[in-house]
Amino acid sequence: MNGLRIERIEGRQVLDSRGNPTVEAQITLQNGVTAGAIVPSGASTGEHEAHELRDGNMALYGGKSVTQAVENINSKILPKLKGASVLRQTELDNIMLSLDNTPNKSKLGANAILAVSLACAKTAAKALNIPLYSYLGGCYSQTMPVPMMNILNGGAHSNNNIDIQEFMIMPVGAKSFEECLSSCCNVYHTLGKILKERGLTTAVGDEGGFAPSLNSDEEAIELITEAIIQAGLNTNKMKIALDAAASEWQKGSSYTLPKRGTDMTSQQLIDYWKQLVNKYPIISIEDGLGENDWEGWQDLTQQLGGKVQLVGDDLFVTNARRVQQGIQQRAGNSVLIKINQIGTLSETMQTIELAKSYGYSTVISHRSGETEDTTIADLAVAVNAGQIKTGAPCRGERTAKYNRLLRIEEQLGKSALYGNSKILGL
Ligand code: 2PG
Ligand code: MG
Repeated sequence: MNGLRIERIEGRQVLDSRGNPTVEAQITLQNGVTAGAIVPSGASTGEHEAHELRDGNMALYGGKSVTQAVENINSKILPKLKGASVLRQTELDNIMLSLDNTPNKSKLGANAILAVSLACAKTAAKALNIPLYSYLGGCYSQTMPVPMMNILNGGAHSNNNIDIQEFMIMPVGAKSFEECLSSCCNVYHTLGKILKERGLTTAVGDEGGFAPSLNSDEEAIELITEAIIQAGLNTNKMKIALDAAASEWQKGSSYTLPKRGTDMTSQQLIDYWKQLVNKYPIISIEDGLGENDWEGWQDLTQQLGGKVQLVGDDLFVTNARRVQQGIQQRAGNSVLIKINQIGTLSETMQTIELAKSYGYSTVISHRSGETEDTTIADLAVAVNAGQIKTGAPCRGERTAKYNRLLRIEEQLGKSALYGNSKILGL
């Protein structure tokens, strides 16, 4: 189509929600249409993730500046993509992949590649004058995701004494996204009130969840259950999900929970999860074991996979090859999708397709370091994932995604569907 060719790509360094630099790419087409995208950044990053290129110059942002990645956009990627049609997403992604030509995008940086990849899709949607979710998914993109809403932070996302990284609520019995969001906020505020009454801090962690120090990790689940009930809701409809981020605990073939200093074997951890699942309304556990513990994952899935969603984050790193291995070994039953773990939109889509075709559920996810970019909200609706993990209803970078979803639901009107417990793929 005339005018839809790439004229300019500008890379720039901007900040994420932790005050660390990250990459923004802005594309301008020959017809003058322009749009940009900003990439997120993790804290509990998996060792198999695509490479996030940072300068490492300690004098600049403690080594975290991304000027090299920005320079790669401006001087290496732009000349290869200039003049190409922005509608050819896969082709554009493939050009960047061959230009990089490393297994983990370490030459150009996954942050440089992803910023451009996302900016291409956003500019294309804008030029065609359709919403991003429609551009990515078409007219059957209509399932509003159930939030996996993180309301209590531990692990690498806060400096309290809790080892489990994320305690989340999942409103599986709501009728619409708007309704689900209001009941989640109700639980969030009730939890805040309970913490305050008990003299515990209501300061928040990286993802906006409260970050108190407690007597045990289990106490966090008890407090949340209490908040659900005090908010006048039923634990049949408002469930609990955990992200243990257990790769952070792995020490060789066993585990040490760093904050409490407890040592555990893979089997003991599986028993721990089983015990929690039997006691509390938990329906989903992410990274219950480490990223290289394939055998443990197989056992965990055999023992709990029939009743709980077992989400692989560090295990799969949004990488189709690792998801394929999981499918073969029957490890996990759900894939966490983080666009910056793999580094292009096209590869992200392939991984989602693969997961879905084998009955694995997909959860579209933010990173702990986020920005005002709301692409993941559109992506969740585009692929009818049915689930999104995007933090607490607190901190602008988190609420930006919820607010975008509210607008999408309004736009979809009567064709909007809302996921329920079936989306867990159990
Ligand atoms: C996770 C994520 C997002 P991070 O482990 O799922 O919640 O954390 O971005 O720090 O890897
Ligand atoms: Mg995780």
